[in-house]
Amino acid sequence: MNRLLITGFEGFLEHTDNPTATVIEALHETLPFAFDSLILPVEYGSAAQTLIAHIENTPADRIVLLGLAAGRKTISLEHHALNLNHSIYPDNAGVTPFLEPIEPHGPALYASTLPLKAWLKEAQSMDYPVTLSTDAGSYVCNDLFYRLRHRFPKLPIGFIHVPLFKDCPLATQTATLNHLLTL
Ligand code: PCA
Repeated sequence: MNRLLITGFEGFLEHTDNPTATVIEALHETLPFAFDSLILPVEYGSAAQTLIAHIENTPADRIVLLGLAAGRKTISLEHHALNLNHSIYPDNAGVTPFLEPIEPHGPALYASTLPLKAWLKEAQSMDYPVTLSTDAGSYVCNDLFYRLRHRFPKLPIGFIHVPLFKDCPLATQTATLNHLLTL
């Protein structure tokens, strides 16, 4: 079985239209196999709770978490999630954590369990706009990535940040992800 689940996020801050929802719609048209998808609230804790409840009803074999990284020009494969919630910007519930651990007794970080090395090499050889990013930040995307890796330590799970469409068009993002996800 290879049940792929791809998640995106709702809008947040000034980004009322999160490109991840559009990318996921496009992937439903282009990927040569069916996959499950879900759009999550931009809220610390709740995003992961919503997703974990979903997986308990609809199991997945690999999970690709997508989020927007406005300002970046390339699709970023996140190497790890940090055990840290910290931002000067609130989430959609108005929460602004200040140097809070996600799991007080958890490891400092969880590395991605997606095939980042193979994906990066392939993207380089195909000239796709893909780069490695060391960590997923300390906002809601990182919180989701950390909690999912903590809850499902044996599953292939990773986080990919996508740019705004003005910085990397939808067609490019879709072609890139389509290629990597079918490797
Ligand atoms: N990007 C934010 C949260 C939701 C999203 O799409 C982040 O990078 O944390």
